[in-house]
This record gives sequence, structure tokens and C-alpha cells, in this order.
Amino acid sequence: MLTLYIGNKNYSSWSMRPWLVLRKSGLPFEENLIPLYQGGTKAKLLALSPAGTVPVLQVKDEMIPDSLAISEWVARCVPNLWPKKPAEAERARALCKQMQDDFGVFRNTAHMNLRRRTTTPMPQDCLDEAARLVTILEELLGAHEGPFLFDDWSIADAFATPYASRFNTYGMECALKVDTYFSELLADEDYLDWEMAALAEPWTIAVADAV
Ligand SMILES: N[C@@H](CCC(=O)N[C@@H](CS)C(=O)NCC(=O)O)C(=O)O
Repeated sequence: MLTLYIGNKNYSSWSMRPWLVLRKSGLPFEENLIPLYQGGTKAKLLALSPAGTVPVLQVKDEMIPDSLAISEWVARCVPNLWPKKPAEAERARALCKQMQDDFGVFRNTAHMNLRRRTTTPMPQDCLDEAARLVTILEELLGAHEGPFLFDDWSIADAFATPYASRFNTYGMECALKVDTYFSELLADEDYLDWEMAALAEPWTIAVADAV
């Protein structure tokens, strides 16, 4: 049995990604949600793994932290979660890493917050990073038939989904091709299951709701 430890569905972009990957894999899994930034949260996270963060995937006695490491583990169990052509699979892995590591100003200014809709203008450095991401996605979409980044759904699309939700939350505009792609991600039935649960959550994180 697999157990995926996750944070709040409304706010935890890192948790959403491997959850979507597991859903697409068809592997049965249980989820265990640890509300973030409450008394005792950090101790619970550190008891799961030295990373002290979610997501963590429990596979029997093994605890796998990190959204990309978990996604890699799932992709070793189930075929076709990475693009089939090796060069495309490498490109997809690099893009996932970039979506994890880069765009820090964008991520930390425009927090993922599925419940929220605001037209508060975002600072220019945040918009600049968002525009850089859009350029990367637009180029990939232009080189493929779609509807996803590498034609068929792949882990790269799971990693892009929290960004799609940010554009939605903050009413940020982007190129038509990318806008169409984001709409596809946000209409995905697994994403909608996640969103429905997020909307019903009682917890709030003030710093994210203040934007
Ligand atoms: N690189 C990690 C980052 C995980 C991460 O930062 N998770 C956040 C939740 S969105 C967390 O657990 N924060 C709690 C804390 O840092 O105390 C991954 O991809 O899984």
C-alpha cells in the first residue's frame, strides 16, 4: 500500500504534483493530509523524513520525500508518465526541475491559493518571472500537437498545474496558446477532485490570503 503525505490542498503546490501523478498512474494510494504551519506541524513533518516537508510517499518502510523524486518512483512503476522519446523525456525532466527551482519570486509572491480570486496587481519582478515561464511553455506547445506540453499528458503537466492555478487566482494574462493549455489543466477531472477538496478545507494561511 502507498500512502502520500500531503499539505493543505488549497495551498500546497508541491503536494498537488505527485498526487496528480499518482492519480494518472492508476496505482491505488491513500492520502494523509497534515495541515501546514500549525503548532506541531514541523515535528510531524520531521518525523516523516529529514526533509521536514511534504509531500512524502510511504512505500512499505521507505519514506520518499520531494515531489520530483516521488514522481520518478511512480514513473518506474507505470509506463508513459514521461514522454516516450528519450530526448523529450530528458527535456521534460529538466523542465520539472526548473519549475521546482526557478520562478521563486513568482511562486513566493503569487502563492498557490485555489480558493482565492483577486485582481491585485502583481509586482513587476513577479510578472517578469511569470512571463519567462509563459515563453518556455509557449515554445514547447508550439513544437507539439498538444493538448499537453509533450502531446500526451506527462509529469511535466503535473508540475505545470499549480502555475496554471496561480494565473487563474491572480487574473494574470498570458499568450493564447498557454492560456488554452492552462484551461485544459484546470478542467482535468483529477485536478477538479483536488480542487473540490481544497475548497472545503477549513484551514487558512494568512500570508497567502493577504496577497
Ligand atoms: N522540493 C520539495 C519542496 C517541498 C516543500 O517545500 N513543501 C512545503 C509545502 S508546500 C512544506 O512542506 N513546507 C513546510 C515547512 O517548510 O515547514 C518538493 O518538491 O517536495
